Amino acid sequence: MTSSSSPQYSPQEVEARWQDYWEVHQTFIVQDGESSGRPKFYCLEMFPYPSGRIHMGHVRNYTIGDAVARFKRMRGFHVLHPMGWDAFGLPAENAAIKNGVHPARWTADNIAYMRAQLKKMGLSYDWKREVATCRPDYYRWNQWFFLKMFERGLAYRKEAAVNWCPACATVLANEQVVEERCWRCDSTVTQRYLAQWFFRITDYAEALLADCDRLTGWPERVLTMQKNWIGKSRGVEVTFPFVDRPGGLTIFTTRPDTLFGVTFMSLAPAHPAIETLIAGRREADAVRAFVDRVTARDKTVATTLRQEKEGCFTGAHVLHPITREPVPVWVANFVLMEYGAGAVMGVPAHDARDFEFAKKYDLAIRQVIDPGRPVTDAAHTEPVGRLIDSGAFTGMEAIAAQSAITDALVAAGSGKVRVHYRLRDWGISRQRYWGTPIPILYCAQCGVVPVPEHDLPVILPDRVPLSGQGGSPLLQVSDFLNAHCPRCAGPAQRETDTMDTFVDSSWYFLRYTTPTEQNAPVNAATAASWLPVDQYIGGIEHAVLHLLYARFFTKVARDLGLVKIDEPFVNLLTQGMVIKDGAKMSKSKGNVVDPDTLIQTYGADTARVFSLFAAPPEKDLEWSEEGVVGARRFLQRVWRRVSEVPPAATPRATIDFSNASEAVRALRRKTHQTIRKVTEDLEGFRLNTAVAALMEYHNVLSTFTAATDHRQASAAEAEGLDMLVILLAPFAPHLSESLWEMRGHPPSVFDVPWPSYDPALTEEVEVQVAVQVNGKLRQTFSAAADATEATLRERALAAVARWIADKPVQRVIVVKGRLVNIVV
Ligand code: ANZ
Ligand code: ZN
Repeated sequence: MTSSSSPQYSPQEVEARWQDYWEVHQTFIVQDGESSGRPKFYCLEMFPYPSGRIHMGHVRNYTIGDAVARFKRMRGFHVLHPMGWDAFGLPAENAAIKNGVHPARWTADNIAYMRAQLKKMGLSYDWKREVATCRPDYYRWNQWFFLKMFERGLAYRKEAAVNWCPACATVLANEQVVEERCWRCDSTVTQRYLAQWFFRITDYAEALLADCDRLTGWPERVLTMQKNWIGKSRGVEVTFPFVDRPGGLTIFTTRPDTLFGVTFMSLAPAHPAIETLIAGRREADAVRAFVDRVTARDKTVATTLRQEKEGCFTGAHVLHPITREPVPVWVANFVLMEYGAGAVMGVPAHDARDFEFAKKYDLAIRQVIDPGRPVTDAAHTEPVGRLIDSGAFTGMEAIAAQSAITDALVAAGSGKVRVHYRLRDWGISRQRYWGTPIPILYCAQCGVVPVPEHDLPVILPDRVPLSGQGGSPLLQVSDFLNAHCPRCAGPAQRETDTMDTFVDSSWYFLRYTTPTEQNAPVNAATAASWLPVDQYIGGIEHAVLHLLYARFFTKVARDLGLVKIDEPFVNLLTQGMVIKDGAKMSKSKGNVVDPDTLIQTYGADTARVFSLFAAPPEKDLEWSEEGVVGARRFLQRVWRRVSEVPPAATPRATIDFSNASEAVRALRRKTHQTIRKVTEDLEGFRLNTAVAALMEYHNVLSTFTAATDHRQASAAEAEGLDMLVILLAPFAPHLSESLWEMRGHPPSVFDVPWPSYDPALTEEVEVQVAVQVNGKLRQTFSAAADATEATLRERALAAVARWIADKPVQRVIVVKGRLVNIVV
């Protein structure tokens, strides 16, 4: 252990050496259930997709997590800090189509490369817990979850629309649809209906919503996004009887107060009642043509909302449930089949969409709420004002009328109070190769048959033709496709769709707790000792789907008895983006800085300190070469300073500082204030100001020169340098290890307990001291709060010298920190 005493700071040498040391000594391998009484801390960063190389966004995310993990470890926590790979997904398949590399090969190579890159960053992961979701020992548990959910009715199959490219004759993922066109051939994408598998996340809608209130460690904006996505609304389902046939049309409204303003009804183009309604009418053909036209265009909710409102009259009428007036029924492209009842009562006077629609098709507009001001050329959309022309309800306040009309409808048997959620069930079928096979068989005799648990995993076959044409690639693999029915032993075909890769990432944080468990997704007892995740760190782009799915899976796992927690992530930090020249760093913008180059040129510690210092974690970080150079210079200076001062010979504990000089006191005050500041900043994720405090502290230390023969001064300096090295360790771990050794201590600095500060030394530094001469206030001066009696006396005498002149001083009374009274 001599090489690091070289006076020149060479990050390449230092970093390689300590990365080796940590690996050999297994410094960051963590044992389960260690009964040392240390509290656990589970620190997790979102695992990456192995796209090929890490980017600055990864560097930032992982450095934040690493600083926290190292800090918590030094604070005495038993820290779990794992890393793995979100390894299934489309890019591997696209690379295979383009370059002929097998997705498994491509993925494995990328993982190997990126793992090496992460190791070069000096991240304190327990690499023994690494998971890759494309390995059978991982994805078999996706299949297991699927089977358990199928048993409980939480996984089911129904017809649903997919994106379809007619030219490529293939299903497209949403990300392969670019502005409504195929990413490969640019043809207009259409819709197709296929039988697909769904997870019934809507069963948990209320729990997912209600538990948002318990997530006090999450950013407010993420919670708002989650709540909006779940989108709960209370309203009434109202049935309008058909005029000339049995039954009626049920709609969902949140505005029963506008019931008397209904002038038409609109149905979603996919509404099942349409055929019944148009049968035998002359409008029938026109309606069918309209439905065909709009469904071909109607791909996503987003495009539906953007589209111009269009409709078609069905020729049918329904009766208003109270007035019994006939109301015409239309089909309209802005009504979604997936929401509410798939049908809406049209109230153009009070709903903007209905207003636009009524204007276009010249339908009646009937105002039923008087806002107390004239309403001219727009809808009055708020439930504010009194009802007009509303029968028995006329004159009521709109809000009061909502419950009154609801009650009347319920009493008459034509209304039901209903709660609706915007949240849809989660469609997990993908017509892709590189994903988890769905463990289902189709038997001519027995129908849909789940693969028995003991036959898991259903292995993803190796040899698959990947052309990018047609449907699911697995359909081409007859060895895979053709199997036997586990019930009747007759021939059966396997499901050839694979699972959405969001399934993989919905429970990986559970797997890290027991990554090699053979009999279940997790070992329940061990998992319980680690869960929940105490700190989760990742990008805001996952504010909705990934986090919602992970919360859903956690609740399902709880209901299956695997875990005892209701929520997976106690605290969530969403870090900002890395920006360069005003734009997000991205390949498409051509403004990418390669972390490899950064690390080779400046070192990982510099890259880390730069990215932690340049911005608060949750804000965007502007890339700046000068910033990097500044970080490097800072580390260089720390290195030089520490190497200049010989390790202290005297253990600090034996030094009595009570009569130390003001300079020594000031240094020690700064030392303890810095310990406090860095500790509190790390706890509060103010990593940038923590680094700033260390820079400032380093400046103070550098200007302090201790006479070598002065025990108190050199002890204070030694304490200061030790503290600087320890406090810097979470940020610049390699450098700190070397400096710790240079200071004469055995490695590793990460086994040193995080220092505590002496609260007395961090107290208010300056106080105002009043000086009286013969009881009369003459002067004030500021002094250190803990300045000694002798110091205060001396300074007071000097301050009032002209009032004393040559009168002899009889007595000096010093009240420490407040007052000096001089009697002459
Ligand atoms: C009549 C009405 C009058 C409405 C009015 C609004 C204002 P939220 O709050 O988002 O749940 N709606 C219901 N089902 C729909 C569907 N499948 N597609 C499109 N729109 C639908 O929205 C509920 C409101 O959205 C409902 O209340 C309904 O229009 C419409 F002055 O009914 B309302
Ligand atoms: Zn069978």
